Amino acid sequence: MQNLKPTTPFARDISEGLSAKDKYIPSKYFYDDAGSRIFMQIMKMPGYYPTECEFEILTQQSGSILNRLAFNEKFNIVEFGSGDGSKTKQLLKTFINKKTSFTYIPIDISQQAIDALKSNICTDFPDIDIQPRTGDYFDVLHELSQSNVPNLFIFLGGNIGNYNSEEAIELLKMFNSGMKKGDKLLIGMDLKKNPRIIQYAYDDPYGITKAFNMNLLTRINYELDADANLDQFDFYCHYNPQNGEVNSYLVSLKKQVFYSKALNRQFDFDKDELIWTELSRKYSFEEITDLAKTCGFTVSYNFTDCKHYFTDSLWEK
Ligand code: AVI
Repeated sequence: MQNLKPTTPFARDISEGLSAKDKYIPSKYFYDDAGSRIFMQIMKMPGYYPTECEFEILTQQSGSILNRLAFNEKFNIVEFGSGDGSKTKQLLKTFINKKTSFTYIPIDISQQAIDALKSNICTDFPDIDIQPRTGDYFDVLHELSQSNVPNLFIFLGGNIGNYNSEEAIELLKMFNSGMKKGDKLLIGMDLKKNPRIIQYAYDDPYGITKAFNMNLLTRINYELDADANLDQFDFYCHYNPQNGEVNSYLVSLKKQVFYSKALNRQFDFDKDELIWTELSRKYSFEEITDLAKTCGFTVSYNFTDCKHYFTDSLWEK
């Protein structure tokens, strides 16, 4: 019998990724409900420093960030992929305390995420001017570029590190195309540092990052009616300090196949074959300057935590 045509982007991407010569699963598929819950656990893990470092920056330096913006009229804070807003709240709190006049525009593709964020933010700041948007980043960007109001774009969490070089440049150029001269972008980026610290943050002793990766197989079993045996896969990750890349993988522990009813096809794995699941890139300050320049920005200032592990880099168009 013939393979069935994939009917969803997930089905298509899994079908393509698991039949490629070098197998892969796009890392955006980590974040189903279960995966998002595991990611919350990762963010609370003692060795996973990016969250606490960025929290420290936004708690202690939002006043300096505000000064650097040098906007002297009401502006928009446009946030891409805002999550639960706990870090952004630190920034908003300072701006509100300093009687700054702004509209907060969080953008997310998920209506559910936006609803949760809105109620979370409005509980803490009942008078905030909040205008959430759901949908495609590009459409919202186009709309914003038509108005004269200055914009601060924020893209936190080090998410840019999960894109390969070409995709990162494409995304940042798209942000740039929706900005006016003088608009700013505050972007969270994880810095190169002692390789052991980075290795430990991803290869954690609690098995939480492993569970995060294994959940991809659970999702395949559930959404594509497949029979992957999780006991026959392991997790491996490796930081290469020479190129700043953490690469993560699922590893097939034996020669095996699993079958998806939804796709009516089987996927074959050799013993020790890898499925690449994620890139988490780390940057030097020089690389940050070069990336900003390539995408039409200049770096105004790098706000770092006290250990210099992470930066919220402020860029200007
Ligand atoms: C969301 N992103 C920035 C995280 C990271 O550090 O690359 C995802 C993650 N993967 C494993 N641990 C955390």
